[in-house]
Amino acid sequence: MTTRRTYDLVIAANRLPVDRVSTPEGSVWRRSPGGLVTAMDSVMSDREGAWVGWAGEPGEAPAPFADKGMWLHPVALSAEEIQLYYEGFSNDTLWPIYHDVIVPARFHRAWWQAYERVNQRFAEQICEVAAPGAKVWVHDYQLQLVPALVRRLRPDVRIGWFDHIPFPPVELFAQLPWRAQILEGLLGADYLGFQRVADAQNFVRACRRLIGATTKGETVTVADEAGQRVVRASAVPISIDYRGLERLAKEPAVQERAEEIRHSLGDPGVVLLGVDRLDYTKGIRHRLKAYEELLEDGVISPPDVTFVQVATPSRERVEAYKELRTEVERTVGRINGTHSAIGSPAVHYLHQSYPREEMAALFQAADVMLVTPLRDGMNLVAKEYVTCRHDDGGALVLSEFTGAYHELHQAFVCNPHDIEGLKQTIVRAVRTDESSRRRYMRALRRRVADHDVQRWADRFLTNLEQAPQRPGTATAS
Ligand code: ADQ
Repeated sequence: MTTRRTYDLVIAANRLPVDRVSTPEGSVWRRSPGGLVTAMDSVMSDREGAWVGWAGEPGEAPAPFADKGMWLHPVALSAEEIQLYYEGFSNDTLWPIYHDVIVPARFHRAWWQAYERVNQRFAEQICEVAAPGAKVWVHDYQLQLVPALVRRLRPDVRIGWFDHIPFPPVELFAQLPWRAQILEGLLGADYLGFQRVADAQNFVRACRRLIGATTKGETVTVADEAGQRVVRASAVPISIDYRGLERLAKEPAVQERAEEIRHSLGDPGVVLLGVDRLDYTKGIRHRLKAYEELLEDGVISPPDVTFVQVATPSRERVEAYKELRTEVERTVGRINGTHSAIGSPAVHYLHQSYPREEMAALFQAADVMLVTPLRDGMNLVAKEYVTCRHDDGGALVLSEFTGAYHELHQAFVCNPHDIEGLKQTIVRAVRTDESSRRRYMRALRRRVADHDVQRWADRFLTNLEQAPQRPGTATAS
């Protein structure tokens, strides 16, 4: 019989960092690329770590397994739970509420019950693999009840939670019929990390207003069986693997590919680029509208200017996403019908996912990157774009409703709701003289280089270690 292993660091996220892919030799697990996985790899390089999450397929969970020095512990989700907990409560109730109700949030008690059930299952499985006194790092809005559930089962562990998306103002959060349970779930943690200062403040305010908690600055005091406990909520903005991505972008094959892309686009004077999950929060419709009006006004025109919009398929079974896709595709069709010439479409629309190398090449091929979300926790695309511009070329148009706006001060800032203003910002990004653009780009790159994903993970874990457990204990940065 094998003894069960436990770990000093346990990560819990809705998804495991692997996907099952079919090969001629049968199905194998492949690491999903992404900043979170890179960051966790780096923090786990000097300690034993486990990751608890869903493996991506309905039904029974595969047996736990080791992958590149990490112990992966799959959590089972039935087809019905995927529908109710994931597509329903997480993506059709919480996601809209946490993103300014850009589309109406839908409330269903059966979705909430599934959310409770799945969070309980995650908590139990985290406790199975957590060593005595372990650090447990829970990720994102799908697992907000997990901190309190883990604490109940395992008061010995340290619990942190990081919110990848915005935390809404109390006036919006208050709509949630289960608002108190969610706040109490989160308050099971020792430390809560958010993307922006405003998100942490929104959380603290919600605790004060909605459950009458005592708050002071970044802390919320909660009473439990052991007396009073203090929970800290502060901003630790996420970032990307700057060095890894820059190295990739400098590879000759990637640079050649960037040139090839421009050539296939007909060597236009200006390439505009958008890269997003096809999500209503990303402001794709507003971007297309601004672009269409610029074409109508005759300010820009193909083949001199072209726009490439990469829209990754996302949450395709949720109604609001189906509607968005229909609308975006109709708009692209209309713009191309009216403004394209043979061989030079006004919009290149790509509803596909690409490997990292292709993304890096696309970023290098683009003169102006359009990041125009109506609300976004951070927006890693903005940081990836500037990282890939090791030539200091290019320009970033960035919405003030992203977390990235609070760090990337030298971007061409826009309010995507203001179509006139957005049009002017795009034109400014295209026309600003090259030496100013290079200066801005250098400053943007410096910021991301100094605040990369490894630094984010270190800061989070330091804050978790130093979070006050009881009143009067010291706090970290
Ligand atoms: P997302 O909403 O998914 O993340 P974002 O931060 O932009 O948004 O990350 C998307 C990632 O997917 C980027 O790494 C991007 O390169 C990649 N990507 C996009 N389209 C792609 C394509 N077609 N092919 C391949 N890769 C593609 C959530 C929050 C954000 C927050 C992150 C991290 O909504 O606000 O920044 O988590 O915390």
